[in-house]
Amino acid sequence: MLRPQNSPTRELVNLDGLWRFALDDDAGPEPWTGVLRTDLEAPVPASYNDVFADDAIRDHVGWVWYQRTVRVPRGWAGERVRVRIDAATHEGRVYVDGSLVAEHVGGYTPFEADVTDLVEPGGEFRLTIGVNNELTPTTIPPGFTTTTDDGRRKQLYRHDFYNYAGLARSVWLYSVPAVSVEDVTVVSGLDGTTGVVEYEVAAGAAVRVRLLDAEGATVAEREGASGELRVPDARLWRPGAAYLYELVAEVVEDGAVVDSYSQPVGIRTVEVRGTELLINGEPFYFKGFGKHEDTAVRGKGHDPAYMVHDFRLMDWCGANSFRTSHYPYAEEVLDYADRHGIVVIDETAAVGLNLAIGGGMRTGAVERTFGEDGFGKATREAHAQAIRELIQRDKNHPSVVMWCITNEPASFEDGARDYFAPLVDLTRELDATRPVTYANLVFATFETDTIADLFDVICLNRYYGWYNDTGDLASAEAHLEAELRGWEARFGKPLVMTEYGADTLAGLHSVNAQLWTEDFQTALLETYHRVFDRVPAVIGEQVWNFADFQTMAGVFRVDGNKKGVFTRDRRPKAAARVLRKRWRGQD
Ligand code: BDP
Repeated sequence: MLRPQNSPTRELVNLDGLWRFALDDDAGPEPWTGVLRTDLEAPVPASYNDVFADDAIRDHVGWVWYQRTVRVPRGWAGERVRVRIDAATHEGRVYVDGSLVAEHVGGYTPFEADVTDLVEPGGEFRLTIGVNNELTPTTIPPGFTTTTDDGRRKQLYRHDFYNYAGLARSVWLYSVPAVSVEDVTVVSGLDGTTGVVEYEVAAGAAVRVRLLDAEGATVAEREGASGELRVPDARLWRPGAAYLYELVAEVVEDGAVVDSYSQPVGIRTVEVRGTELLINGEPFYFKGFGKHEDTAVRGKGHDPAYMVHDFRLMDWCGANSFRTSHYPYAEEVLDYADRHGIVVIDETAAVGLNLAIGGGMRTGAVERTFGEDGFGKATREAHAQAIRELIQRDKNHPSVVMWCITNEPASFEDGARDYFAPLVDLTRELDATRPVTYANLVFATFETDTIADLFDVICLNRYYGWYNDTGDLASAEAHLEAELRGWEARFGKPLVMTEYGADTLAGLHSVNAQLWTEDFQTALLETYHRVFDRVPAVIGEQVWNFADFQTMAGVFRVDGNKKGVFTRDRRPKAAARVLRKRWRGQD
């Protein structure tokens, strides 16, 4: 599914703003067939949970309804009209007046509906979007629902971050010509100094393409729905020095251009060789963070001010990369990374495929993670669909150099290999050009993990000094080094430390190595850095986390997870300067 855009042949109307809002049980049996009876107004984009100061809304499990009136521009006669939802977390149903036009499961990828036959150019219609926040054993991420003694439904899940829900990204109305570009795929390569762009355009008629440089000059062109464009002395997309060309795909009928679609293109290569990951043939070392889409009040709501600020803060630290832990981020984030040369490890929402860690909850669920009594075929199919939708959405982003298909699964358990092997194959089938990885959990050591050999790069999340060897950095240093050397010796693959860190209360200091102090956080990071510098297979370090973030309720969480290098409102803890010194060489 193509990203909607304004072009000479397409128009785009943004439907963000205040929508009428109601919980399912407040609004009657079939709220979508009429006007919602409610006083509540919900901002879009935003998670709804923290907006209303109302526990019933924050803790609601099930459907909520968003509704607004939409006018179709009168100039759209003869055009196809589509509604596109960038994300409905976790399940969405879209109604135009009384008609159901789209349904989608998966909270972090887009979906759309063609509504041409239901609307009139110049006329109005009622757009209603139902959003369900329920996680089940067959959703990605998975979860469980229990009922309390007094009859309330409660959502349980095995991931740390809070289960924010709603319409946290934009909603669009757009026009597209009857015969149009339906998909574009670009893959870049290098032949000496010549850039090679293989393209494929799905369209219902003849196609021609032009590749423009950043000044708008045509550097290559070609007829045909697929082919190769060659760019002598190409300017490469490099980490920290992005350069984007633009592929203009045109659909031509009877000599006239009936549709035109622009796709940014970065020319770069990615390759794993031995224990190195090469971008444009040069070894790349990841410096950066695991992040979250998380801010006060708006939850996971996309916010361009926070987005730019986060990127600038990462740059202030000298970061060159981040991981979209633990779900695909808003497309605007990847566009920004493309334009600014930030390297991205792009992750699915497959977090919590692990019944061995409880996070202090009682689920009543079985202990064996994989198989029909845990996460079986239906979960794997949902996971496969999450991979398909991630790659379909993000395949053309030069910033994305690697797919991470899961975070901290129970990869030490029987059944893990049968579960993951087909998913790794699927990922490679869908994209043969990018390495595939997963983020490994400490319980699955280099001796007990059963899936690491399936992947190109091994990402490790480790908490020596925090969850293990708590407060004892000397032991942490020894154990971390022994483990990394074990991974290096057994697999001979590149290792990226995708999580390491310590919960830290901003402003708390001590001369001793006391947990929760800023001093401990900096000492822990410095301990890990010494080890990374001694182990050649380590090709990257991404601190957990960029900023403090909201979590599920837990006695070990004080208003959320405090492992941020920045507070939730983006003030630096002392660790930020340690990173700036190491990554940027500046005080
Ligand atoms: C890791 C998870 C991450 C958590 C982190 C923590 O991957 O989502 O937030 O631990 O406990 O296991 O801080």
